[in-house]
Amino acid sequence: MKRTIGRIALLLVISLLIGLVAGCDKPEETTTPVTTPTTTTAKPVETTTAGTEGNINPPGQLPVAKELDTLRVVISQSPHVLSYAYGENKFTTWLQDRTNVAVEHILYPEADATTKLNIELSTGGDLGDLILIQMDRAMLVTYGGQGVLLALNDLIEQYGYGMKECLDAYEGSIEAITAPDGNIYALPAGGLVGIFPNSYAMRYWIHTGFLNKYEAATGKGMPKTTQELQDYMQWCLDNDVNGNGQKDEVGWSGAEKTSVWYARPTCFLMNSFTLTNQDGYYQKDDVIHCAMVEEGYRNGLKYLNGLMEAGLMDKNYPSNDENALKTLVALEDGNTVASGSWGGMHNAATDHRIRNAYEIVAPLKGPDGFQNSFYDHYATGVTPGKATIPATSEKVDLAMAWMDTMYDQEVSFRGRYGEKGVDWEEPAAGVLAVDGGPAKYKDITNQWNVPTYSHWFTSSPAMWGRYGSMTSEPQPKTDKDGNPIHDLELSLYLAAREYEKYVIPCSIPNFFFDQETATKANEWKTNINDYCRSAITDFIFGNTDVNSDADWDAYVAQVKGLGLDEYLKVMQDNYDANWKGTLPKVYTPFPQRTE
Ligand SMILES: [Ca+2]
Repeated sequence: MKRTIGRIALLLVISLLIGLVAGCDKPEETTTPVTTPTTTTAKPVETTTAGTEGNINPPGQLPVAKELDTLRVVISQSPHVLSYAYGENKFTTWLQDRTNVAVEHILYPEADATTKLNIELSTGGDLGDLILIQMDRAMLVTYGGQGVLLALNDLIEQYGYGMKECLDAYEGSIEAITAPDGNIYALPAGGLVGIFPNSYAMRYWIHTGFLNKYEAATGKGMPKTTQELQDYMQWCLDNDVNGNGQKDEVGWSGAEKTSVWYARPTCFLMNSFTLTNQDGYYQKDDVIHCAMVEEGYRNGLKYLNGLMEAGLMDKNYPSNDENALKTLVALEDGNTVASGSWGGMHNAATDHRIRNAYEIVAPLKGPDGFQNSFYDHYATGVTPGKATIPATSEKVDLAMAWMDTMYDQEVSFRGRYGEKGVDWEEPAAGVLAVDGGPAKYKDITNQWNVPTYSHWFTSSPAMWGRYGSMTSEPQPKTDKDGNPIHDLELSLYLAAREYEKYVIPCSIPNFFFDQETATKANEWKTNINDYCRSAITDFIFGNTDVNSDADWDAYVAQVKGLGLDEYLKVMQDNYDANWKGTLPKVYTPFPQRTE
C-alpha cells in the first residue's frame, strides 16, 4: 500500500509539472482552448471552443476542418505496414482527403507499445494530441484519475454525432464506459449491430457419420439430454463405430486451457445443470453468484465424473492445447472423436473435410430438465475504445471532431480491408451474405497480416464496425481444386441461431473498479480460479469424490477462504451501483438483418 501511495504521489508531482510546463510553453496557442488540468482531481475537465470553432465544421459534417490542420496521433507501429505517409498509405490518404485533417504519426513499436505508453504516460512524455492504443480499465482509471488523460464526458456531448449514434444503439452504453469516478476516459467503441455469434460460443459438436450409424443401429438420433449423449458415446465405443477393429474411439474431447475456445468440459455440458459463464459465475435476479460452489454445478461435476469413470472422456484434456485436440480429432482420417466441446470446428480440425464431418448439437436437457445456452450479453455493445486524449493535447477539439467521424462503417471496412473497389468491394445489390441479409463486402486482395500500403493494421481509428464477417458473401462449396470448403462464418452463424432459442440471460458485466478494488478483485479472482479449476479437474477424475459431502464441503470452505464472499461483494456493490437493469430478464432473438 505504501509503495502505491508513493508512486501516486510521484506521478502527481510529475503531472503537476507537466501541467505547469504545458501551461507555460504554449501561451499563444490559439488552437488550444483547453484548460490543461494541473491537479489529480477527477472532475471533468472544463473546455471551451473559442479559437478553433471557426475551423471545425459542425458535428456530423465533413470535412472536419475547413482549412487543412494537423493532428499528432500516437499509434502502435506494425511491421506489416510499409508506409504510413500521405500519398503512400491508402488509408492515410483517404482519411486526410475526407476530413481535411493531416495525421502526423507518433509510432510506438508494436511489440512493446503498451509498455512504452505506460512509461510516457507516467513520465510526461510526448503523447501527441490523441492516443490510439487500447488501454485496459486499470490504465484508464489510473491515468484518468491522475489527470494525465482528459475526462471526455462534456466533449462527447459537444462534439458527438457519430459517437452519440453509437452510444444510443445499445443499452447500458454509458455504464460500460464510465469509470468509477464518473468520468469517461476513452471514447466508446461500438460492437456489431445484430447477432454476434462469438457471444454464443459454448458449443458442442457431434460426428455426423457416427451419429448416422448410431441412428441406423438403435433408432435413436441426435441426443437431446445429457443421458442420451452419454448413451451415444458409449455406443460408439462399444461398437467400433470407426470400424478399424480397435477400441480407439473417444466419446468426448476438449481442453481445459482457455486458449482453446470454450473447450472445457464445464462449458457447454455444465449448461444442462446450472447457469454459469466460463469463469464459473453468473447473475440471476440481480444477484451475482459463484456457480462453482453451488449444488447445480456439483451435479454437473457428478455427470462429468460419471463420463470419466465410464472411460468416455479424453484423459489428456487437462493438457490439451489446440494442436493436441486437432491431432486427436484427425486420427483415422477424422473418425475417432465422437463428440466434443469447442467453440468452432476451426478449433478442432485443420482439414476442411474433417470440419465438415461434424455438426452442431443444441443445448441438452439435464437430469432435472434444465437447459441453457450461455450468451455473453456484455460482449456486445459498447466498450471503452482505443481513443484517449492526453491532458497535454494541443488540439483537443480537433481530436474529438476527427474521432467523431470514425464511427462510419466505411472507416471500419477501409481500416480492415483496405481501399474500396480495389482491395475489397461492395457486392452487387441482391447478393446475400452468410447471415441471409444483404452482403456488405467482399474481400478481394487480402491485405491482412501481409506487407501492405492499404491500412494501419490493428491501429485503425475505426470505432464502430457494425457489420461482422457474417455479412460477407458466403464461401463456395469447393476451392479451385475441388476440395471441400468449410464455411466457418456460416457454421458459426447457424450455430448461434440454434443456440439463441435456449438462452437464459445470466452474464455478468465487465466491472469498472477503482484502482484499489481492481487490485484486490483481481487477486481474489485469480486465486479462486486457480484453486477451483484444479479442484474441478480432481472431481472429474475422481481424485476427490464429488459424491462425498465431506470432500465437497472442504472444497467450498477452501474457496471461501480464498476470499469468495469478499469478491462477490465487490462485484455485487458495483453491480447495484452501476449495472442494475442492464440485463434483460428474457432473451429476445435478434431479427433477421435486412439492411
Ligand atoms: Ca475403432
